[in-house]
Amino acid sequence: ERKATVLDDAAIRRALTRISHEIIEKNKGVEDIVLVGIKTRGAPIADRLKSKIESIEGEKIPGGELDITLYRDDLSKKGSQVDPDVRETKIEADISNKKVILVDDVLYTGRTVRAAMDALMDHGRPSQIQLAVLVDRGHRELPIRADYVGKNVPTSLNEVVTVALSETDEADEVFISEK
Ligand code: 3GP
Ligand code: 5GP
Ligand code: MG
Repeated sequence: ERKATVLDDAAIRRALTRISHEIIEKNKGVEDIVLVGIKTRGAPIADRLKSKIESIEGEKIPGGELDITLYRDDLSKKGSQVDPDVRETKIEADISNKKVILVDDVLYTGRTVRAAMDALMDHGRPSQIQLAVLVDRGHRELPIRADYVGKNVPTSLNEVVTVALSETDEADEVFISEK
């Protein structure tokens, strides 16, 4: 049951524009940056950030994506130490000595990000890994936090945050529902 809109299309656009500026500011430019999206919806978010950053800085930056799947057949079992598995990695650049910015739609327990960091380390040794997420819904089970957050959305465990993006869904919108 749908409860509330968290971000509408304009709010998503503004949040991603702000994060783009924050990434450039924190890194004092875009030198050595690689943007890596976590599939499914982290990938289009990473693409949008990449385009915005490139147009602000007038410079191309490399991108990539990781496919991480959870060892489980049922979303409702989420939250009890189910560990994600990395399926596929496609990155345009050698990430050794690069600053990799991981991008995901929702940050929850932190287990997906942990698996993503593991996968990155198998591909090279980044000088740094940063994390950008559109929504942080809380409930971390690992000591992981995001460097860039579109919106902090405190949730209860029986709520679900739906992230709809025009690339994969009808339109851009983030909303909360009750499971
Ligand atoms: P995404 O692949 O677009 O990121 O985790 C797989 C998909 O299931 C995610 O889509 C996410 O949107 C959706 N999803 C919805 N609720 C949950 C949840 O509570 N946990 C997880 N892991 N995924 C959820
Ligand atoms: P974590 O591994 O941090 O528990 O969960 C992060 C991953 O699971 C993200 O890739 C995200 O897509 C998905 N996820 C976890 N909770 C939610 C949620 O409430 N809504 C959506 N859309 N995705 C979620
Ligand atoms: Mg995701």
